[in-house]
Amino acid sequence: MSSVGKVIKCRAAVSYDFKKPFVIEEIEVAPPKAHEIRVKVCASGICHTDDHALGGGMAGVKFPVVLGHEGAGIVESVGEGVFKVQPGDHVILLCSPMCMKCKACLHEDSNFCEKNDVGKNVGLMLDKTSRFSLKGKMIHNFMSTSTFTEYTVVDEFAICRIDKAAPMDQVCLIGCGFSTGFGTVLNTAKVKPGSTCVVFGLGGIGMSAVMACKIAGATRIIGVDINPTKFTKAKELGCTECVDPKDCSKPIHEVITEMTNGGADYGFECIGKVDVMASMIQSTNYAYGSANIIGVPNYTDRLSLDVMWLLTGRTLQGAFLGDYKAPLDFPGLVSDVMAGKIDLNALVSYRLPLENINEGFDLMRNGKTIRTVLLTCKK
Ligand code: PAD
Ligand code: ZN
Repeated sequence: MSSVGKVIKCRAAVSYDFKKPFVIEEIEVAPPKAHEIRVKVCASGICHTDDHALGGGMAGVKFPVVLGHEGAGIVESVGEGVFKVQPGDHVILLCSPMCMKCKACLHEDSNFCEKNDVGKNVGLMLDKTSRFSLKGKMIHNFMSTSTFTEYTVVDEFAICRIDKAAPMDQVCLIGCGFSTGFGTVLNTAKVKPGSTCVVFGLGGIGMSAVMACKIAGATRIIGVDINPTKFTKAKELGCTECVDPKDCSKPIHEVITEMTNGGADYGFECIGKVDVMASMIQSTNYAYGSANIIGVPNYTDRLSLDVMWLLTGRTLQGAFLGDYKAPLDFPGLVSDVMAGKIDLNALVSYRLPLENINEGFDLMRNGKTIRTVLLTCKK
């Protein structure tokens, strides 16, 4: 029997409060209104940003909420006025949606749409209501997507159609983590062949940055992590050397500066700690280094910066989602995965059913995984 136009009851991992485990509940997902799309979520990556939200490190997050923002799925039904996709289309959900009308969307160098929910965490559809409920009580959404559920509803701008043959359990990572690390290297820093790069943090984001440094032709790629179990995979993906700051008798930026005879050409912080951001900046060459911040710190933290670090000629920049204009650029990334140019499978350490979501988060918190992908929908 068709579910079109009806409320769908399905399983979702609901978060009720900061730092509390996910609870698998049967929630109600209302049909899409005009310019909205209901999607059966097939696969969702677990990103550290979800844990930031859960841990209280992000301003404005409201409970109860369905977290998750790195998902791929199949369109179940569309609201009035939706022409860009139709039921049965395969899609990536966009935590960085773009309206293509605001100043940021129209700017060639920006992807940070004024209508996205990043940092605002309103947790609602654009019309300021929710399509999720549980026994009549409203549940919030997250980053315009909410992917830790079998079904979700998104505004039309938060979706991008992809090739039906693409493996969902891999291309879901394009929705956030992979694109973030990969794009910051290629689009933001624009790493040049023959250069030296240092990547701080070898999680899903950092490993994607390493992959991109290799593709860009960097000859030295130094990975830095306090968890040395990450080093084997990092070397497989492109790191030429790996350093554990705990093994060093000097501050890590001094170690990197010595190893690179004056500092790396490019640095990337893929952790979200302001003290590591300061180390990353100082690990780049004082005269021409390019320092790039990717990690998201606790919203109350502030980066303390000696202006001389920059006055000597370094540049410092940040990027959201690797500067990709998601609706335009993601289909091309999917094609590259399918053509074997990008090995997303190398980033997936575990595939777990939705009900094992707490185990998936523990694996991330304990440093046991690069990316865990939840295989979301059973139906
Ligand atoms: P992850 O937990 O998989 O990886 C983080 C890695 O950092 C782990 O391997 C840790 O061992 C390592 N680490 C922790 N502390 C240190 C330290 N002091 N020195 C060296 N290594 C350390 O996280 P992730 O890869 O999913 O996410 C990384 C960050 O990127 C996180 O802050 C997340 O919120 C952010 C992010 N940013 C964007 C964006 O658009 N800018 C998008 C998605 C995620
Ligand atoms: Zn916009």
